[in-house]
Amino acid sequence: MIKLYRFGRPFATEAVVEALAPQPAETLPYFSVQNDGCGFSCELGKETAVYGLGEAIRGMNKRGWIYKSNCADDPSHTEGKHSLYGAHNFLLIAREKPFGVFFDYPGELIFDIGYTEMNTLQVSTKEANLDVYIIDGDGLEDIVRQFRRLIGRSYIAPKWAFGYGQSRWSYYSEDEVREVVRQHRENHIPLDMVYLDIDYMERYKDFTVNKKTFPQFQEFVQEMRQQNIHLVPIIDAGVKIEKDYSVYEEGVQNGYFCKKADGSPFVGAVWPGKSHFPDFLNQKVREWFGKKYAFLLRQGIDGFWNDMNEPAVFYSEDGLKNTFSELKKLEGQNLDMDKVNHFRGLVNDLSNNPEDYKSFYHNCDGKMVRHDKVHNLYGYNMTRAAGEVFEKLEPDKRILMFSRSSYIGMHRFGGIWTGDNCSWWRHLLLEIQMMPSLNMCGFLYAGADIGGFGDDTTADLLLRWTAFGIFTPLMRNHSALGTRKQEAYRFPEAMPALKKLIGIRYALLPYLYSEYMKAALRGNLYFRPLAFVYPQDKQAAEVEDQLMLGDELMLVPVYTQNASGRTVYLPEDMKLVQMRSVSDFTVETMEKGYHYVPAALDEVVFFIRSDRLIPLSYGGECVSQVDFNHLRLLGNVQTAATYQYYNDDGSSKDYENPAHFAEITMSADSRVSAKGDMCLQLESAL
Ligand code: MIG
Repeated sequence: MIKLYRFGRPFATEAVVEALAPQPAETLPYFSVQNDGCGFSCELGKETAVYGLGEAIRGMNKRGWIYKSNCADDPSHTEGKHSLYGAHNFLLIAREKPFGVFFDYPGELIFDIGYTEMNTLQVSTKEANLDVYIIDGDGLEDIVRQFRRLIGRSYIAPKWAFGYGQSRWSYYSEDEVREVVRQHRENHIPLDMVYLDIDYMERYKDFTVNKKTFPQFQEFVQEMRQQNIHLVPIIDAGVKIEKDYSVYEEGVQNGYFCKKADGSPFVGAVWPGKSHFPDFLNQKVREWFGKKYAFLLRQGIDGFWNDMNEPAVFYSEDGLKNTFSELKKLEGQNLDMDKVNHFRGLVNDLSNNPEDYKSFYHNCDGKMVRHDKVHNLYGYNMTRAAGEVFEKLEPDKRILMFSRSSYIGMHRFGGIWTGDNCSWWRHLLLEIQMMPSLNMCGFLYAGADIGGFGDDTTADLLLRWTAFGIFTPLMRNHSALGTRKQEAYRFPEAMPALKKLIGIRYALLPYLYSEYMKAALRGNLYFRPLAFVYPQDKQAAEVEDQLMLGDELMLVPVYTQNASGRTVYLPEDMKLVQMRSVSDFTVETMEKGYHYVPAALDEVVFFIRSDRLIPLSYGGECVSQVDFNHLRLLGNVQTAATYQYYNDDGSSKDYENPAHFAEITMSADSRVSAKGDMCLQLESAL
């Protein structure tokens, strides 16, 4: 049961797809309202867990910290921070009678979850204009399912995008990309995608290709396709100010960029230097910018990643001017503590400065709306711009799209990656903890930069991260310019194991894809905290480093260095699977309780629940080589088990049309060996 309570006059974020009649605001349950609708507080029982918030730091249970919804380009994801790139204002309060709450508010919003007062949840906004949705239901999953229906179906990626992708900021030329592909193919490391970071563009201008380094782009895209590789270019939010650059010229002529109060377009610097920022909150601008992607689509590109769309602003023209004049005043002075701090701050505070976000406006149906009031909608609407146009240009073809910044609502148009993490063990754990929270907010096609983006990775971190990454829908190894090179083949000692681990991803694909599709089409969670599956089990509720995947698996990733295994908690008897390759694995039944499970660096370790089955393929070096109809079953069958297998052509969008998909119930009794050697030939031709 979902009810809407409207405060003031909310901005239409279009996060929600179902129109509900608002209830009187003063009847809002669970919360007491302060400050005329800018403050909401709710008492939490001592042991009440709070879930949700999507892309955020810290654990799955969000209690004990203060989070700020304020999409931020901050690559330092440490525990003391409050915001990451997304703003996902959905919470689940896991009381005896649980409820969900969505604060649909596009500006800065604070969730104080037992930070100021340990047993109080306090939510505050800058203005009392917002929609609050309260969702009651039969347990946490039911509440999530209702919420997901409210916000609309999650984005579905093409099947090839469930393969493995390699990326790095600094693939400068066709030849460098060719080399990456050659290394993978020659070493038989499976691969489906190579990502093109900003280096493919001409002077970091969107919708251009550097003619010197990628001279025959269209041919190159084809050449890669012949090797079963999809090239996935990046698109940045800022548009370079450069005479005769058509995107800039058209944007200025039509008034499509965000404007300052005086009507002139706002100038901020990003990679291309001084840039303007398309007013994505305006429908006409979305259509214009979205159509620009056709420049790449026409050349055979079928996937994109949208970056810098918080939007990141290194400095504004006005901010820089002001900084130089302030610096002048300090020249020659004795910089004592206060002054040195002021001096440092002048330069450090130039980036992503809140004052800049107050200095430009969006044209929303003729009304000028100051950016900071709708800040969290910018990345959402950049991605929506592309999504809406793709719908028109390619109504029946899935195009890969994921974004850095997001708001709930964007999940209908693309996935997300979790931005600039670091090659830190702690960030592997952070990803594990973030994935189910993202799913609750509708983001299913998600993943982190495997191996870590910033700082230098190590072979063991890359192995452990890959062993977890094989389960995330978006599986991409990405690293920053200047860091240690991170492709699997750069680690000769680890490569044989990395190759096998990635191979396991391809063996698991029929299962993972089936689970993804069921999650997207039915509003299920792909990843769940243990607490969702075992609500009565107090120990399970405290587990922050294991995940349920679908109804079948429990993942127990190793995320600490120099460990030869880890302690796991089993809420029920399960079967341990230690997998070294598609055909080399051992299984062992374990009883409910705590166990130490050995996990070598070259192994994936997970559990199968009792009386469950999963389908496995025979593998492949790219998704198109994987046979989704010729399967083996891996099971933990005590008496009998069934699995609901979903498969489709992986490219069309006609999800409801039975001609495009098949759903098959597989069943097995206890005669099926847990080794998974039962073959199954599916008759349906897909
Ligand atoms: O400020 O395009 O998160 O994945 O490699 C850095 C360069 C800009 C940030 C993205 C990252 C990408 C990088 N970009």
